[in-house]
Amino acid sequence: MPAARAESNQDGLDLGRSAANVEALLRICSRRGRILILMQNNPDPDAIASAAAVRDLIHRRLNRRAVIGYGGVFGRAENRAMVHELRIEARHVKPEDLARYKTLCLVDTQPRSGNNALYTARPADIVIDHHLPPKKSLWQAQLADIRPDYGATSTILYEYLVAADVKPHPLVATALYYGIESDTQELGRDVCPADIAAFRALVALAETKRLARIRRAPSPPGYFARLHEALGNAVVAGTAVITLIRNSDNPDIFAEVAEMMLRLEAVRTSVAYGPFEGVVHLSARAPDARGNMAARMKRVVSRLGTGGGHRSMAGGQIPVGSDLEKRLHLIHRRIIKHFASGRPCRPLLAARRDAARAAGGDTQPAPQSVW
Ligand SMILES: [Mn+2]
Repeated sequence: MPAARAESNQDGLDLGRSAANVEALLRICSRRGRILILMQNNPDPDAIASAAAVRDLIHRRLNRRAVIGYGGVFGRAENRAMVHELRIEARHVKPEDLARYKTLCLVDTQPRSGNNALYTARPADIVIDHHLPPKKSLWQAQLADIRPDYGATSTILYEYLVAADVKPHPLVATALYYGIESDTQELGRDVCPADIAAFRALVALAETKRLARIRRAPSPPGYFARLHEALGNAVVAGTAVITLIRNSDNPDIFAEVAEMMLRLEAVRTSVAYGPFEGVVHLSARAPDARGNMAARMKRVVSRLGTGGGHRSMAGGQIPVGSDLEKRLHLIHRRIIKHFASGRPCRPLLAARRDAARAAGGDTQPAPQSVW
């Protein structure tokens, strides 16, 4: 029984809750009609792993096949390598495709979060996520398993597999391991005891050579050009570092750069943002939960777009509108106000500081300049 397992070697896992939710999930997925497991538009490793685990669970317990879908792109080279190495088939879906599926299961995202292909008229049947829910519950589902204290949705899915007595396929175990590793920075951030228990159990099952190939996936020259641009545009305001990337070729670069710039010494907040296909994407990171990134992000996107996340990591999306420069300038001001307490900003790199000095010492950027 789950309770007995919890006492033996699964300390920290909430197997009682997961056992009940697995039964609900399997009951919902037993009905006739096609099943879609929907991730964020631009899926990250935690979403990819969670989707693979849900599909594995449905297949092993119900002998049914579910489709994994996403609305955007696999931006990061690591994420493309992950689906290739771990043989996770995912289909690009448009909002109008969703009508073809009887059962809709969201993983690592929620209805009305603005980062998935689910349009507001269509309800989700199952939602499994660890992002903070909106204050007022704006949506309902037959099964909603939302655990904001968990570091990764992959941990919830690991619990489901244990509760269902399903030994994960080695490729699924590898995916879940990488999902937890990537969302928690190797257990360094926002973890609960269940994350640690799941991570420790999965390390024995994960295929290390595949993991190494995923982590060190080859990247095209454009990727390094983006990094070059990001470093050149980075400004420091108080203990915040803020980076604009104008020429992104995928929306994942913002999270990656925000994460990277958090390594700058004395920095407590890192924000990267920029346009991609008519939407300004924002990503914020803090070294721990004290920064309350999700709440600040909600203030930045207020009345302009959507945003949310966790206390140490958050994302947002704001439509570009008719004038990109005006919009970028407004967003920059809001970032300074809410993430940097209105502190003045100066360029990160010396060359740019020199350039600013040459231009009259005005480090406050003009709308047309890179800031
Ligand atoms: Mn996640």
